Amino acid sequence: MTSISRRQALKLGALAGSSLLLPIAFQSRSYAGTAGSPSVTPFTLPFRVPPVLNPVRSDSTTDYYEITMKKALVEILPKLKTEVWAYNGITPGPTIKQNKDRRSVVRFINNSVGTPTSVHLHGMASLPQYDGYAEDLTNPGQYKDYIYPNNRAATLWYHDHAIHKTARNVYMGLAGTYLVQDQEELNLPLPKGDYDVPLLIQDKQFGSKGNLIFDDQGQKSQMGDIILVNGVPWPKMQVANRKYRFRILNGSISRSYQLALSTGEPLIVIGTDAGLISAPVPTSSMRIGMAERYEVIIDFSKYAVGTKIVLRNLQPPNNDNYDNTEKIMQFEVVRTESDPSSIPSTLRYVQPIDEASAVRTREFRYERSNGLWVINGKIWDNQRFDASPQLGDVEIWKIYNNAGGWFHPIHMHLLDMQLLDRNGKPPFAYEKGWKDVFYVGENETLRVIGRFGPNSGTYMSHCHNTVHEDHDMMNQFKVGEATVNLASLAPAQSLPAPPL
Ligand SMILES: [Cu+2]
Repeated sequence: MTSISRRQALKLGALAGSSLLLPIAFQSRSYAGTAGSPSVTPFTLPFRVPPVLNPVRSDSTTDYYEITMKKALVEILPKLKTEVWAYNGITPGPTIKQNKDRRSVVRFINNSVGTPTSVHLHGMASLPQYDGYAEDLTNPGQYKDYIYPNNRAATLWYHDHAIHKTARNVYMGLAGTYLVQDQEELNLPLPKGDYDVPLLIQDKQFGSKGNLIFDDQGQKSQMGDIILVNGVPWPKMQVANRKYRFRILNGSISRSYQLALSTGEPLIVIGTDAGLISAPVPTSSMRIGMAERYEVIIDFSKYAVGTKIVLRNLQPPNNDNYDNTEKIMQFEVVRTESDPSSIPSTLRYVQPIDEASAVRTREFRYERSNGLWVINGKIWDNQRFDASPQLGDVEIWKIYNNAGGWFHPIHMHLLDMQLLDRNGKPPFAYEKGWKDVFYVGENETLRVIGRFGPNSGTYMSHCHNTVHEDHDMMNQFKVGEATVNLASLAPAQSLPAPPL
């Protein structure tokens, strides 16, 4: 059933007397107004891109980075200060840009962030002890060096994954973009450099003094009335009349989006979570759940200088909608430029995994039971494995959401998988690529297929509504033989840290 959130119910109650006199459409606008954040006029603040992080040092195989997690006061809303918990004190954190097959060592220092942390590089096939296992904690006063192989080109993100604290830690600011590129991709004539732009979308709720409000509605969801792109509320981006590549990441806690351009022109999808797809897919709109990534080309050459184009949100079901949550950001064409880029008709071939190669099918039911979010009726247990494939096994996972009141984007660590079907029907054309998050919508059953590897070990799988994940919609699988206590393999160390 459709559930009305506590916040909506309160607002409905407050307005009940007058709303009886209003037509239905008007009623829904009335209670949807805002969640009480200070007002910001959309498209007034300048767009920005997080800075790219320079390595502390490099050698022939490896780049060494250092990131300090700390509390910081930043200006998100005009003239107000907001306390964030952030990588290097900025949110989103700095972008790491790396080349395929060069190794990264990233030292994450838990300085004054005031919460235990575990850093997950989402989309990377890390060894289990560097994967941000939820109970592999780095406490305040400790640091941990994470090693990343960068085994393929894709748009990834790093974010907190601490047990039972992930939603709040990410909400408070612990998220950043991590890009891996390779020569094959760079050789394509796609937009590059300043025309290859990350868009990290989040929604937040603020108090009157600018403080972030984390209200998970009784462990159901955290949805805000302010939409941020790269940390800026509804920014306006000035563009040239040419093609741009956007790497879109939904970094929200609980909100999904249906993206579309106000002009009705298509978004041209060129990549999914784990990199380029076989061929470009133009689409008039597209859905993106939490932690999903899509790469799209927007071609501004169709528009005269002075044209303003809004990236809109058509608001999928079971999101709390407010006055301006239907908007994301605005592009304004401000100059003419020649455009050397083009969209090749073939990008990077995605070899479909043959269903016949699957050695088994497993079933996972994501549901709410007795006030908890559960998988097959069970909550998180670090001693229990809900799947134990051998290294290289191909498996089909059948994922059920037999409820109409919520959706669950399901994330598998370690491996990239492919969506076979949703309720027996083919995936959307733009979903046909390598993915590590699958949008399991209301009353939907998905079948996904993947080859377990390239590493053995213990890995998690969970809903990426991180409120659901925290309470307790998360389980683990082991590939081959696995060590249960991952924290013992590469434990966090006490500060001060020696030089990297
Ligand atoms: Cu969920």
